[in-house]
Amino acid sequence: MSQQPLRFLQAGDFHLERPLSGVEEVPDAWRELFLEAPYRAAARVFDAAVMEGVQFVVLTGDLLDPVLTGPRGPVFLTEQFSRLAEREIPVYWSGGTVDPPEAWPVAWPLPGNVHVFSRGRIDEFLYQRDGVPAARLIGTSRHGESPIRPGEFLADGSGLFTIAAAHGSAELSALQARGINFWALGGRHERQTPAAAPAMIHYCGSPQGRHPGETGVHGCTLVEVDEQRQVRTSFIPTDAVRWFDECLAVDKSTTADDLQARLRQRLTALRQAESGVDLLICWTVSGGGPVLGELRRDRLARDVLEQLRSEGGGARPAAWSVALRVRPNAVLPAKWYEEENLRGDFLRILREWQVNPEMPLGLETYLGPGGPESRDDLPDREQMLCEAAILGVELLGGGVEDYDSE
Ligand SMILES: [Mn+2]
Repeated sequence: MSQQPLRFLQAGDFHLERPLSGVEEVPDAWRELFLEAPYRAAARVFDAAVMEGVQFVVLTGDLLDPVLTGPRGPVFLTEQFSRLAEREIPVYWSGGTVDPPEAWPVAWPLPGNVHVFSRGRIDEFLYQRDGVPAARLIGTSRHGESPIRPGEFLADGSGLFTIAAAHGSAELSALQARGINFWALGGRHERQTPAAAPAMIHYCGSPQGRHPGETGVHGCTLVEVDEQRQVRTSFIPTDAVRWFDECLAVDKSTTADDLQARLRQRLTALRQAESGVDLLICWTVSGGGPVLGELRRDRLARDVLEQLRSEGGGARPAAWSVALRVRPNAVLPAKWYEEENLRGDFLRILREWQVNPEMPLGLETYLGPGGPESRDDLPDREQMLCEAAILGVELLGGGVEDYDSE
């Protein structure tokens, strides 16, 4: 059976209900962008659908929580869907965790070009071109936190190109075994293609990074299928603002002036490389030496950050330096662990967690809006325990100059 070429857009995880977060101070000039970025990025997804002349759009869930957005969310999406309706572009929407089909306000009917996959069963839609079926779309909306059940997705007997849409994850081998050509998946905010053949399995990511853990460019995916059923994906950036996590290493020979000069250079280079989009940058200075001690104890970190912030304004793209973290690569002297004093007691207790990776840290109660959203967003355990050791040692009277940092 010959394949009609296909051209469609995959997008998801708009999270219109979530402004940007994870920043202690938001300057006045950036407030509007923090609130508006999710909407601007989502609008660019629909711009891309129109500009690329796609045949249809597949949405893979977590577009909005209509209670949290208030009326603005459904009004915005309906306007965007209507833009596609005017161009006869159908939309196939698989709901995720925050947007099950029942959450959509009944008083606000969806335009007729929007096809929503039900919850708890697999729905099937045929995309027809000039009256001829060109693709088959099967999908479901997510049931709570449950994983995808690949066994319920069936390949097409007649061999029509089949796209499955769902939100969540499943064993790759189980997805591959279904005889489906393309899995359009949502629920991961970073773009990923866990498998390319025989079926392509693709997470398009979120159109907008939401917090310091979601670094780099975000967008949506243009999918093209040729007559030989070869699938090609291309990335379309849509983010209104972009997060960066920049690390610099210092050592015994680094002076405060060297550090400032290097940070300035890095900032200039980033603004040149990422032209056209505003930047939010978290800086990490790692290593050892006197400058690291000054950053931790004295005003230096504050001064450096203020300097970076004043450099980042003015010309577009603007760059706001969110924070400056200091991460010593310190090896504490072994004898400190043996001492009969508070520092020794503290380090011995902490070591229990360091040598027993199964001992829980119990950080779950600190997760949530405004900070890390999930365990995956936390720094790794070893790093956190290392920082806890250094902080404890400093508070208990030892200084960074006392130990050898490499
Ligand atoms: Mn999500």
